[in-house]
Amino acid sequence: MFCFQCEQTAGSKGCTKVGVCSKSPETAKMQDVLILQLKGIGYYCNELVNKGEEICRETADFTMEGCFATLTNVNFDNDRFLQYIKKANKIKKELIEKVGNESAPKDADFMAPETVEQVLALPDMPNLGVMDDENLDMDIRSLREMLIYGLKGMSAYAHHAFVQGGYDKEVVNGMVRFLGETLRKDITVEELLNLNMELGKCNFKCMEVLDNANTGNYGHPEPTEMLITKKKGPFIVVSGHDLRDLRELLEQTEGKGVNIYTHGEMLPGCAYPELKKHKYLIGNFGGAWQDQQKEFDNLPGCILMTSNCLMKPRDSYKDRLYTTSVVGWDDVKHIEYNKDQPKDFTEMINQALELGGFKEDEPEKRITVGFGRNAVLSNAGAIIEAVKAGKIRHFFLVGGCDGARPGRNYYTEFAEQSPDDTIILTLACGKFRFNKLDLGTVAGFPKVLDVGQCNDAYGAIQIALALANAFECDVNELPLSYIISWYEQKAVVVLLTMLSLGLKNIYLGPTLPAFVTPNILQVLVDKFGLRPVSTPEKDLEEILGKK
Ligand code: SF4
Ligand code: SF3
Repeated sequence: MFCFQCEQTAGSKGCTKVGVCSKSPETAKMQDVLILQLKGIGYYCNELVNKGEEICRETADFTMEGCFATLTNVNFDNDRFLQYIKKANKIKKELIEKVGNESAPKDADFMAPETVEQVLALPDMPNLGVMDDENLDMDIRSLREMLIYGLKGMSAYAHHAFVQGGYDKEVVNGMVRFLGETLRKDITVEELLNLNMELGKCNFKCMEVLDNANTGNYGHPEPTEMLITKKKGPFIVVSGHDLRDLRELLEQTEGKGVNIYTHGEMLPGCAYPELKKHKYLIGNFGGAWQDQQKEFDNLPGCILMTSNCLMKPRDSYKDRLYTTSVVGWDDVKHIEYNKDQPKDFTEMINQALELGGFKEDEPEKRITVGFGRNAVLSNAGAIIEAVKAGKIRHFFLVGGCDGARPGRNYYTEFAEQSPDDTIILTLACGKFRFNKLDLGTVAGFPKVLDVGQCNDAYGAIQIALALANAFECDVNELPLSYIISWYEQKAVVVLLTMLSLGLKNIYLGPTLPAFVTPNILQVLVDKFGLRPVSTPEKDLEEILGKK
């Protein structure tokens, strides 16, 4: 196997024996085969689009789901991958019949064998593994993989939008075109750089569709004091990003005496009016994803994983863990996705009741969440006044993924050391590094404003654009800096979106992607002012000037 798509890749170079994330070489192979099939499907779908035809919804949905399933910490179940692989063969066959394969690039028409054993026995071939083509220029490989990882990230957002009624032709057409382009042998560095920027723009549209689906279905998040301590009684912990799953579970637990806690990236779910109206959506449980094995150990309740990040389950909670949607682990119970019907959570609800839950209340603690774009911008007047009066000197967007590696304390220390007249906007699971610290208020606002999930990066960018508008300046002239932490491929695509919108001077950490070669890094530094984080002291000084 060879995989270097995430930040925790072995030795900052690549996982070659087994994934640091627990991905087995077998699952890695199943994923590589599926991705190769999807590249071909992308190519043929793009041919359809060029002929003026539409891509059918089923193929579009399948393509985004397939890409999403290979994202870090999502699906580790070989049998589920085999189902995807078989379906990909079927879809591809139909597409070839429609558009023909005379001028297709090599391997676009690749058909996979249909048993796990046969798939695993496939020999290396140039388009299969990341490193299988030894002759490929490293910079081309770097940008090709960046495009693939970005596509995985965008597929996740597109899928979250799709299950909630958000579908956009432009996004799907982009997705298949980019996939198909990764098969081209004659592609140049310049072309790949442009494609990555186009993907970034396409993802901005995708995130807008997702934002509209979320706010259209559940209203705009509103500042909400959310419980972060345990309450007595049976419960279910809901993790991941899928708000539709959360809603359906809330509807099905109505009147059953089961408390619902959000976990990880589901935390901001507590702030949406249409979700928080369910009074037994009581709060958030635990910290970021990498703490789950410890926090779920012997948990007297059930856990639902609706998307990443799933870690290898321990025996002490495996029997009460459920996956749904694209998530999978081979012998963990899976709740099927129903396109038009709600999912059936009965078994999990009954098990939560049997487990009995927490025995007593913990002393109560709360934090404020729910500063989505609407909540922040409805205070734009007061924010602008405070900036003009010198009460707010600078904004930091400190957001992105959390992770297990040391070095991520940078983000905690950055938040702690940021001066008292600065505000931190945060989003995604990286916020767990500092969201429970008492950092006080600035000009009447909480110092840490939680904008939401990584899915809400669109909202954060809208806030920046609206502030630039209000101050009548370019967005890069605002007193605003971006301190981004990355781990998986959604962060890759959000970064591409930020770069494609011309946002400059982004600090990226805790380490740089292994798939970025020194040459490509230099391009990103020269063209976009991207820079690696150093220490909080140095970076704060660089941004704010010496005290
Ligand atoms: Fe390694 Fe990350 Fe790939 Fe898992 S997803 S195999 S940890 S690089
Ligand atoms: Fe976190 Fe996995 Fe990326 Fe949505 S949940 S940000 S790491």
